Amino acid sequence: MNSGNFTNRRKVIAAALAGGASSLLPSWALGAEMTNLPMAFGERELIAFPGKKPMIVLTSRPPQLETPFKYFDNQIITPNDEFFVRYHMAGIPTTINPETYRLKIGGNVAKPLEISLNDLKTKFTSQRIVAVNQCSGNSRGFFEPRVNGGQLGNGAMGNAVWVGVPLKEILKAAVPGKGAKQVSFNGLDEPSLPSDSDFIKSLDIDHAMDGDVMVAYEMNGTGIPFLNGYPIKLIVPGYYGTYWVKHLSQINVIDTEFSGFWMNPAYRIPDNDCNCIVAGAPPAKTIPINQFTIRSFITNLTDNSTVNADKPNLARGIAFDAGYGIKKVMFSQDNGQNWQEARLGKDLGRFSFREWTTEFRPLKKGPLDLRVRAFNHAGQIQPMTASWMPPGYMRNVVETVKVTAV
Ligand SMILES: Nc1nc2c(c(=O)[nH]1)N[C@H]1C(S)=C(S)[C@@H](COP(=O)(O)O)O[C@H]1N2
Ligand SMILES: [Mo]
Repeated sequence: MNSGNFTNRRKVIAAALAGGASSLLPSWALGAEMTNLPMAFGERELIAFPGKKPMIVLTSRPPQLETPFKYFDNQIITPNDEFFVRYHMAGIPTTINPETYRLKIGGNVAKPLEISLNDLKTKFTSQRIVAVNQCSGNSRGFFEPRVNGGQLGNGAMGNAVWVGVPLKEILKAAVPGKGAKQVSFNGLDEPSLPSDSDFIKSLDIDHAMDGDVMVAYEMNGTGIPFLNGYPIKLIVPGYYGTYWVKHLSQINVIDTEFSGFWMNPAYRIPDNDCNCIVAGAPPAKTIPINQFTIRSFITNLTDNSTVNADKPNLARGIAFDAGYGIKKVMFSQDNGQNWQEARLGKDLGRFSFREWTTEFRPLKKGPLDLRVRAFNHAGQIQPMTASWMPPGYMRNVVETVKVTAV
């Protein structure tokens, strides 16, 4: 789909942004499709926004849409119309003119730049990276004790093929000055209240220049969907989605550590080995959230699935990490007492979802606790128990799916 279509569908989005069918009646009263996340108070509406399939609605203004988990079983690359959407403030752009769009590079640079989309696509060398985008708060709804914030299931993540220009090349063209410490990134969206802070993020200059961070203009072979950041977005492989600034319009090279609200106090994690605290303990010293933890999921079986007790059954899913590369995935049908090694699917790159499959013959009839555990090349192993932190970021634990063998 051409993302520009968004503007031709103004009425649809206007209705959607107003909160579904109208502000008079909740949309479930009008027969909206519903789904249940596997958590207390997990009932959610499914609504199709422009360019999207029916998605789990967290908020409709701004749109915050979670991918129904069953979609992850269909393919390793998450299609654009199934990709989750997250925004912080209601002032999101509704029309963008690709002809007049400019990406501005300023701050401590010798040559400030204003780059058109056409120049971005034709005057720089392009690169392609398959990478997972995952929200810091993915799976927050499973935190125990529960925490404030969007009560997400496991669907605030997706894996896409990104094409764009390495940020390094753009920065080199602007010639960062001596003393450059960080680079800040702003998009077209604006706070709707004067008391809110504009969504601006920053990366250390060395990270910004690492060659993996890029300004993408293509997602899965087509333009970036409007709600995912049309026409360009920052891709920060292996890092949480909060850094993946959408509708990217201003890049500044700065001599200080950027201290805007969305870097401090927002999006910070305890500065210790587990990035965690004991619930109720005093808050720890914090650092900005950064790389993904290692995770894996079963996608083809869900709680309440039945499997065949008399023959081998297929289990299948995905694993990913911050880019060290998945080394192996282990599978258990007895709640983690015994493990078997799964087969890994095609390697699409170290930042991508990695498919895994295995067959299992149930040891007994009745309930089985299926578990899946990933290991990476940096020696990271998924923990058997989940840790806790107040903002509910970086959820990670060996997942359990409860099925019945009949
Ligand atoms: N301009 C802008 N970019 C943004 C945000 C935002 O609110 N505004 N939210 C960030 C967060 S927290 C996430 S998780 C990702 C989500 O990307 P997606 O909506 O394309 O899935 O966008 C990031 N980029
Ligand atoms: Mo996020």
